[in-house]
Amino acid sequence: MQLEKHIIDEANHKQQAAHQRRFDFVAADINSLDAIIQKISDFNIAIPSWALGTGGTRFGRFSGGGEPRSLEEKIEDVGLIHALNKSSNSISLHIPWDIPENASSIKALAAQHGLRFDAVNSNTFQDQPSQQYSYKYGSLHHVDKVVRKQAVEHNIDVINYGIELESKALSVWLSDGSNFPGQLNMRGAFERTLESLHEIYDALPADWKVWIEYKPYEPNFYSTTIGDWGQSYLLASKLGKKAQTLVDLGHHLQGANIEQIVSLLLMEGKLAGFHFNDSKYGDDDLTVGSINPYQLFLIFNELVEGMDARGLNHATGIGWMIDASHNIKDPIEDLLQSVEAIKIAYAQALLIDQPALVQAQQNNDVVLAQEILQQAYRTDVRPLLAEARLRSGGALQPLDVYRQQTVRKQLINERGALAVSTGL
Ligand code: AFD
Ligand code: MN
Ligand code: MN
Repeated sequence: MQLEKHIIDEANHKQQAAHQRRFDFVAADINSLDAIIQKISDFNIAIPSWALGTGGTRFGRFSGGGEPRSLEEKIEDVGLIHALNKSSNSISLHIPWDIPENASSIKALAAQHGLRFDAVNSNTFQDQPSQQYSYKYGSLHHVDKVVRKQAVEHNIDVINYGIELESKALSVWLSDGSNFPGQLNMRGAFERTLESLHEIYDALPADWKVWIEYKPYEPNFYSTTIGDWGQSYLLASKLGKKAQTLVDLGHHLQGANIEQIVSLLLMEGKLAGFHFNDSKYGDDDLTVGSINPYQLFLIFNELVEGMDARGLNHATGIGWMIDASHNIKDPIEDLLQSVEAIKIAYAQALLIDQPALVQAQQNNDVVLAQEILQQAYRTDVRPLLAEARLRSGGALQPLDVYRQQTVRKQLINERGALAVSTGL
């Protein structure tokens, strides 16, 4: 299904007066208002194809129904999100869950919804029925060359699917690791991973990147071969310019200072981008901003300041993606909330008085530095986001329109209550 523009316009019309009041209130105190709204409008976040169905845990899965049954229906769902928020103009695919049988018709369908293809993801953390060798003991780090070769070839296949769709990056997350001390020679595992990644790297087109994601534990519980940003950075440095480190917000041990990691990776030109989500304990894949919105803001502070220092365009300088999993929420509603939370943090970071902050840091005025940060953080920027959406043809209140139009009910009617999406 597709949301007609006039439905969004009618809903906006009803909310216009209330919006204007809230907008005028916050806008009155903002310098270069139009430039900030333009930056907010330009800022888009890719939706992962695997987050459009219900996730689950190893204990159970409780689908809300109407899940997309094919790549076409996943694109349709992202199209719905984008029609509402005008902030999600791309989709990130996961192979083999999303193999495009006919790339040109898939591209045409995406274009109809105003979408393009973000990074393509490989999958060597599961065994597929068609594959010869198992990944039970790893893939790119496997002790057996034939298994590594199979995993390398899979990644090259993914690059080739991505080329057809005009994607520009391969995203690699390995579950490779060990469950028990002694199982693995850690240096050997690292060296074999590097060698495998080299083979993949050599297959990248000139204008492509490979993004290396790290994660400290799970599914392996003793060691992960690419366990933290240091290990990812080491690989990316040894590989070369086209390799960078991907930060998934849920992939750190508790208490890690993610904003510092981000700042240094950016400084080195090695920050690929993000998998946004939120977490309380581990890789919880919760709605962005639901647990720790202040941390997200602090990350965006480093990003905005660091990108400006390097002359990078905020919208396109690095990759912005969500990686989430919804156990009890409607996936589309959850994704709308996540995109909103990311853009709130971004907009707040744009409001930080950077010259004043630099001055406070220079004077070691710790109190004032905190005041400056929190002045921005405590500004309600939601009317700025709504205004940016309005100017781009989206909905003032995306979630309201989604609910009023009973979109999920219609998707269930169309696809069935038992439709199951491919993914985790
Ligand atoms: C994993 C990783 C990785 C992967 C995804 C698969 O974060 O990004 O592609 O989930 O669902 O936890
Ligand atoms: Mn991820
Ligand atoms: Mn994850």
